[in-house]
Amino acid sequence: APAAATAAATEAPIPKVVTESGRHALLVDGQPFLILGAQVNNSSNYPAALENVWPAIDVVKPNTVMVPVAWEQVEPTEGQFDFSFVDTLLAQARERDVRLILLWFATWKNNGPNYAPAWVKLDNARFPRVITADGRTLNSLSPHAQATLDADRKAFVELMKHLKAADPQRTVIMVQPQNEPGTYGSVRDFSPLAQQLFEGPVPEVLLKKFGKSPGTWREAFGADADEFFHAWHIAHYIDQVAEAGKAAYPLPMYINGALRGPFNPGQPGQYASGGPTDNVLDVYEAAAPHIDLFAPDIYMPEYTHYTTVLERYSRPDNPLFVAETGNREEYSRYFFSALGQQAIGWAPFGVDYSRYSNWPLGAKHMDEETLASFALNYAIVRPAARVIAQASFEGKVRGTAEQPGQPVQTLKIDDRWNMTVTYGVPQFWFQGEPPGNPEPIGRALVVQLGPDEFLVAGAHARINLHAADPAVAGRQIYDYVDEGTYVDGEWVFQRRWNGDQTDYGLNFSSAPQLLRVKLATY
Ligand code: N0T
Repeated sequence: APAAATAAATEAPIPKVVTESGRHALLVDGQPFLILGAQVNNSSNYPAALENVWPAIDVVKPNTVMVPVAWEQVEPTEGQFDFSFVDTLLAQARERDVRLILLWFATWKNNGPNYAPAWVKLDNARFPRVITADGRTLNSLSPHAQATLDADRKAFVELMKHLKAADPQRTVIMVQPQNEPGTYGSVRDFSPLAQQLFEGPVPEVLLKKFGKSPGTWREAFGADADEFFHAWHIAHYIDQVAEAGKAAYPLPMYINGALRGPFNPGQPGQYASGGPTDNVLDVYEAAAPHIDLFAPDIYMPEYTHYTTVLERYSRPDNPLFVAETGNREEYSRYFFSALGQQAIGWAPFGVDYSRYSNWPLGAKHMDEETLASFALNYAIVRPAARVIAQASFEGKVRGTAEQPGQPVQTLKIDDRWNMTVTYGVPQFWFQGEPPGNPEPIGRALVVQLGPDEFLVAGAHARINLHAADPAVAGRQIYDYVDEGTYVDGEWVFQRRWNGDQTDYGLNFSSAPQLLRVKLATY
């Protein structure tokens, strides 16, 4: 017994998502953790492919790398499992001191079962596909088939058991069962089995969530019934996979979503119907209690689209995690918008040198130049990541990114302090209309450390902190503006900013700089 107790005490705690007063944290090693993520390309899940992954990771320097594990690679023959890739990945990630998020590509990898083993994806009778209203068979597995759920769940449980045994270090901090689930080309399955369920009663917990009285799907949800039905069944299916996986090894689990347009969504089926789109998040909340969060994959470069998606997925009942975003430079600044929405993490997609480009979603060419602005994000934030994650859990992080045509932004910090961010002005002085940067690359972050003390950072932006009360603002000065960094959670002073460096505001270039600022009045 004493030996066992010692072993248990030295084992790192299992990561988990916690929520207090409607705010969230991902605990890793028992403390709030900020995922500075990078996701590899889809087919980079083989030892040979990892050779092209690490050189790009060395440029971006994320703290977490997101890598697929395909059902077809771990269970090529039914009942025979091979986790050698997972072991290789664990070892290489540890050598580089990065954490991992594993992506379980199985029943749904963007609508289709292409990552399922041949014995699954080629057997329509045992593992049926979605049937459209006019009787066509789609390449999307039906969420209603017990055999499919049983097979996927069994393999996933093996993966989680393997991780539990192979990863006492908690190199893997989260798992994503499936990838962008949902069906393109039909709002739902219209097979006889699906139809029978559709004409049956709506589950109690869903009725309760929406305050509806018992009835059929159509009676309860009218025009939304088909999509809600499909969303419920996909969410419930993934929830059962996650539940069994967590019973083996309770890592945090999330579902990522291909989005619908926030303002002109179009019809379900044009976008991935039944996936965790913004209109069905409450359906997912009711159907998937074992899932920790629903994560947007954001490939919309336009400012109001991007920030609206962030707002819609950052909820008291849903921690914001941007599981994927485009790897074009224009997306990089939105890391700071995500931090401003209390994100627990953010990750550009397609970070490796396999020479694949998902343009127009991401960059045309993946090279060091493309990665530079993503590397800058993490160079700025990495030393303070734990401080930011803790402050975010307390609601004390403000962040923003440049919006074209809006060169000045003012954000409220608290009742006493505001921040104004100005883009495109010289660092020395300046009068007149700020022009904005030639390309929208500005970003700003203010973290409240104490009543009058802040951690301030950014790039390609000028930040001014000012009192809300004009009488205070008129007598406002800096007690100090110190540049430094955090080493093992302790602030390490490097130099004090004064004179030109503070007279016109705090000007950030492409230099990764962290400032500790204390405001005062004379
Ligand atoms: C993503 C990625 C990968 C406004 C695309 C995005 C990844 C998957 N899908 O490279 O395939 O595994 O999750 C879908 C975006 C739809 C187009 C949105 C245009």
